[in-house]
Amino acid sequence: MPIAQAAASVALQGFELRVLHIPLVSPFTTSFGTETVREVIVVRALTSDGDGWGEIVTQEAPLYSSEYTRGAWDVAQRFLIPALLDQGVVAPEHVVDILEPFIGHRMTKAGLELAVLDAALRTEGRPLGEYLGAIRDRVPSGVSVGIQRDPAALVEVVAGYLDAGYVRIKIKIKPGRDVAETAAVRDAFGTIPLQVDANSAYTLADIDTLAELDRFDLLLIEQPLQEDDLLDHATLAGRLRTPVCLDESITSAKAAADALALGAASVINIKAGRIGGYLEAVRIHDLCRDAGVAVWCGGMLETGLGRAANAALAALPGFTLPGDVSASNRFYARDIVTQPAELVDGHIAVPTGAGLGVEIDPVALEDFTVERAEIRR
Ligand code: OSB
Ligand code: MG
Repeated sequence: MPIAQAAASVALQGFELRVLHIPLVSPFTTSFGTETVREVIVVRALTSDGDGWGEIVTQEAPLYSSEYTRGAWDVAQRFLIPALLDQGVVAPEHVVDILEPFIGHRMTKAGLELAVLDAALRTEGRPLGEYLGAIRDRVPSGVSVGIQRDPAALVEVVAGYLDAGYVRIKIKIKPGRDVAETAAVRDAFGTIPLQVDANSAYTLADIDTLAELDRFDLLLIEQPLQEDDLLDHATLAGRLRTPVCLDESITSAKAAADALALGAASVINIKAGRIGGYLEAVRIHDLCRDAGVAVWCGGMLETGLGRAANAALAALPGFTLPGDVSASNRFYARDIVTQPAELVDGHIAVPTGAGLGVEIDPVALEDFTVERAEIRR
């Protein structure tokens, strides 16, 4: 279902941007690197009716995608925010059109759109979930587990998450850290819902290794090959029993449609940041639903702001697999919202308040801020 009822327009007065450095509870290692501190940009849209909040999910370095924090910081202030402020009054649904002349930078655009959308929905008293078309009041919570020292350490970490109640485990893999890791988790925990994420670390030359994973009955393998390797993903999908899911390759609804047409994926990870916003996310949800393709909600170590929005998105009917929508404390000892997402019975509640439905903790926000900028009309 497309968005049933448009949101109100807002009179933009300016934007505040902050770069935050938030310590992680433990290092997070993927095939592309290790993070110990989440560097993220928080966006505050200043409107005549009040503020709206958003989050730009870039990381410090362009290792997951071509976007990175300082690039987002620059393009937002130099091009994107001036284009929005030039319009004065903006409807959230038009943010994407206003920013369309500027190529790429989808994470930055998504963060700006979310802040405008939050401001608009707060003035209307309408929750984001209701606006997007949510049909659930809580979503099943999966957890993304980084690469550990060795398979035994991985089993120990996974045991902790299963004890906490997570309903699906995703382990990060890379060449040389794949079959033994997956075997160890499968052997230790039996038939738990399990999937792997390679973050583009393989090539078609690794097809035999990837085919070895077929014996573990995985829900899916996520992004084995590079972002622009759609045809190679189709070739690989034809050789594996494990369903191929795309993350990095799905940069837009168009890319999603192309991937499905080519047979490059049979499952799609929807991340609002990567594709330019929550409205584009609904478009991908809708096209996958029409095609009978399962989707799930990915994550980018969001703060309580993006985490609230992800829970709302994951509550749409086509999200039939558990997402990487984990509790705040999976990554953070202290969040920047007053009511961080909690895991209850393996689920995360969809916020019911207006807009994102979470409130900023101004002290935490200030404590984690390393740089601040304000751009006024
Ligand atoms: O590939 O899904 C990914 C985190 C950062 C960048 C890419 C990815 C991830 C995760 C963590 O897997 C998801 C989360 O829980 O936020
Ligand atoms: Mg991924």
